Amino acid sequence: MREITVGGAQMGPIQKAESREAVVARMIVLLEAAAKRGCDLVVYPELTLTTFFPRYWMDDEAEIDAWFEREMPNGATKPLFDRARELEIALCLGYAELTPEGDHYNTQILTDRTGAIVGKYRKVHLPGHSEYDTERAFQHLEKKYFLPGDLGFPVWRNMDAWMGMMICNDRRWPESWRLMGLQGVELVVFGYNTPSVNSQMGGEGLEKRLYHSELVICAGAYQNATWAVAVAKAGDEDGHPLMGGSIIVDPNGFVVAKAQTEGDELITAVCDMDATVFGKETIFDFARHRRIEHYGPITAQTGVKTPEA
Ligand code: CDT
Repeated sequence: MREITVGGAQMGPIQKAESREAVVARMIVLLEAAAKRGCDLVVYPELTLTTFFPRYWMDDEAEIDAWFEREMPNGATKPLFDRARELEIALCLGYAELTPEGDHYNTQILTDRTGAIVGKYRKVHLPGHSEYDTERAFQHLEKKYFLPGDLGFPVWRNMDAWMGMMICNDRRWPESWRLMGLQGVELVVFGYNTPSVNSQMGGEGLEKRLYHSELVICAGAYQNATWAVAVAKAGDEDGHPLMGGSIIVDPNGFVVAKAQTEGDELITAVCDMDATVFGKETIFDFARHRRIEHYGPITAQTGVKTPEA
């Protein structure tokens, strides 16, 4: 058995004026709780350190850049990294990254148990739009504030397991999962900020949004015989509700832990990496069963082309 005890550190809402330092203090409270429950790895949400700022229209470059981190760790997050190193707990957390070249990404990092960063992922599937959209109940401007990730979907050897990352909307795309599945991923970790309300269909309802999220995570885990840890930032941010529903899913696609609140809440599960072997060697033995001669359009085209086109 190769057991890793994983904690999903769901975060409640973060208000616009809340400081990074205050958020990090909350993250450390969850980290201490995770230590008491024997966690080896703790996963935090997408853009953990701030409110979900892509809901705001901003033109001023300095105002935009104030939401971004120029290095990681930095002054605000150092206490978290220090405490994690003392507790020998690995971390995964998302943040807005501003590179020395001036590029902006929606980023997530993974550390080992010494606090060293072993992996960095930049969100590939950016949802939303780049121009102000008067038709929407609220804005979702990820395409304005971030570039699409340029690092692909690598996996990293960490704690004797193959780990991979994605961020939020990536979970809805089977391509994200399969690219990591093709590298033998055993544990996929990610955070999300999903509005509880569909800005383009107000009547959709929270239940359906939670269902779709769980559906794609369970399917992705099963179809690639991997564990998955999905962690929300939840609750009401400035009148904009974000859904909870953080889950840990096993390689058979079953939910083994689930958050019950929309606040700061830790979920945990003991994940045996060897539980991925059966699926990888049987129904999802990719080497034996994949038929790549039929898959060309998946990388050759984006939109739908009906046969008449
Ligand atoms: N943060 C993020 O990627 N949220 C999306 C909602 C997009 S709605 C425009 C998600 O897939 O949950």
